[in-house]
Amino acid sequence: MRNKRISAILQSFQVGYARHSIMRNSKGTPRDFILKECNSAYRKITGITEELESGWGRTVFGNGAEERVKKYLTMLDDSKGEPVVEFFPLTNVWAWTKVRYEIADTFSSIIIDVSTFKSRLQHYQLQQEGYKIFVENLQALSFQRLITEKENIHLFTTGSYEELTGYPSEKFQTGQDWLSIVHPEDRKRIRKIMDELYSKEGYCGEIEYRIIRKNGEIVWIHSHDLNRPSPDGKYSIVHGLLFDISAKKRQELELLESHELIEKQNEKLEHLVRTDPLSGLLNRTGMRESIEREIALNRRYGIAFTVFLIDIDLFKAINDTIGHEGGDYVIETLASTFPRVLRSSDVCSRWGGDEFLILLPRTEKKEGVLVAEKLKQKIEEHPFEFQGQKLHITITCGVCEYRKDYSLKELVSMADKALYKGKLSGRDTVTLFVDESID
Ligand code: GH3
Ligand code: MG
Repeated sequence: MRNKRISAILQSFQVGYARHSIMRNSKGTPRDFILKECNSAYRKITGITEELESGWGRTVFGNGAEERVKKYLTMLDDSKGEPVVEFFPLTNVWAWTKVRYEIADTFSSIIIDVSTFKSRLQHYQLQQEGYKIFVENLQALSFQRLITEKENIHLFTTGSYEELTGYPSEKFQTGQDWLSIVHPEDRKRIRKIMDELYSKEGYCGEIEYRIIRKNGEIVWIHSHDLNRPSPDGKYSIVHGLLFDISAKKRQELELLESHELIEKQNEKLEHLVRTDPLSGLLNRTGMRESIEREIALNRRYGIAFTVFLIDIDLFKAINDTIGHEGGDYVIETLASTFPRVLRSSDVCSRWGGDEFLILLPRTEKKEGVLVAEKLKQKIEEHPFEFQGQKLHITITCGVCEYRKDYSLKELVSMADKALYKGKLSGRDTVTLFVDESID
């Protein structure tokens, strides 16, 4: 009764059950098995339909019988014999098989159809194989780790740690091992990210950092990491994909360097475009820009500003007596006296030849005249000396305060008018432009 119930259960589980005895030849050597009894699941799994007395191995495995029979005999010898997964060619079924001695030459076997699991496993293995080939083609390194509450288990790695780091793969068992070769400047950041990766469920992130190879070389890594939790939340799988992006980084760096170089050269060019090479002051272009800015401020906010034009007195004569080089010395030296009198917010330029134009922001005409006077005096007192020859240098200045309706050109021409007046009145003087139409 009980046996019937058990066999009914076994039947419903599709568990094959059989009893065999060993067939021996005349010398007593085992040759094959006789199937003494079996259930229908056993027939279904193995495909056996023949009479129970016929050679079991030959019937099921044909030419491969001898090998299988030997295998089963070995399993029978080993009392603890582990179950094996066998392929049954008649039915195309993979089955889990376990055999056990009963008495004398008789043994029983249990088999369970595991084709579904087997094909899933094969499918998984194929997938994994494909993934490995894919990752190898990407020239990347990838790993998977299984994370449970208590454990962090390495599942597999593709690609070569050795190729990437110069160290044998065995060196990298834990996150700490990997951190030890991360560039010291990146280590803190990577430690934080690794902590998140291994603790935060659903983490996904991409980072770039440096590692130091065994030979001291720096390798740039782009890493893509993912922590995917299982649906029941009992474990999660961490996937990591690491690329060596050193070549790309080098290119980026070279590009950046060449950009910086171009920018520096551009800055130099910009400077040259606005600078007078002899005096080091702004040239006309630079000064025009500064005055235009002041004009805009004046028109918008009514902020006053004043300019004054300087012309060296009798400069031709200086050139004639001490030569052109001596004249250059005077221009250079004269320009170097400006910062001693003017404020840093004032703007100085060489307007051309022996003329200098000074811009005094936030300055009205009265104060402008005072500044010009002060500068004139400073220059007069300056001990100019060229090749042992002492020079007495004086200047004439024309001052003009900006008025709303003036253009830049008009402003400079007003200053020039005042200057001309000064020259006419005997030089070495400061003259304020007076707009007769207004004043
Ligand atoms: P004035 O007092 O009327 O200004 O007389 P001046 O001799 O200075 O006459 P002017 O200002 O017209 O002469 C400017 C001279 O400056 C003419 C030119 O030979 C000289 N000069 C212009 N540029 C340079 C330069 O870069 N170097 C030197 N050494 N001389 C220059
Ligand atoms: Mg002159």
